Amino acid sequence: MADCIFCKIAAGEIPARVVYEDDKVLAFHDLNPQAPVHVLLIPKMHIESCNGITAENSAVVAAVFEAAGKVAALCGVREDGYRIITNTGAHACQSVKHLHFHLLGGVQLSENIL
Ligand code: DGP
Repeated sequence: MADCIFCKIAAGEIPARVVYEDDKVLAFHDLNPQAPVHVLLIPKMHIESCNGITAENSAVVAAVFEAAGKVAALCGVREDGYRIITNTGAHACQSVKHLHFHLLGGVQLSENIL
């Protein structure tokens, strides 16, 4: 989608520190890491948020979660654990309107939400 920064990253038009890629999924380091490991997993297909997931496109979301454990292993956090978060809409402070999942790890995370 034009003017979507994550679509541009998925297309290779904007550089990113890519950790993992397959035909449906891209994973790359977040520009503003909130943990020692902070990777964003995105479907390459443009979906605005969780609200845009449908029966027609949900296979790419499954693909993201199939990739998550591989990404965690590549980042060295699979065994100790990690957290996956997605922000949807204004109250959740979603800043990039392309569905993405934050994979956070490399440190003991709080028992609270973040
Ligand atoms: P959210 O608040 O859930 O929409 O998180 C968006 C995240 O995307 C935020 O942690 C910063 C990250 N981000 C924004 N622009 C870029 C970019 O151009 N490159 C990378 N690697 N990350 C970005």
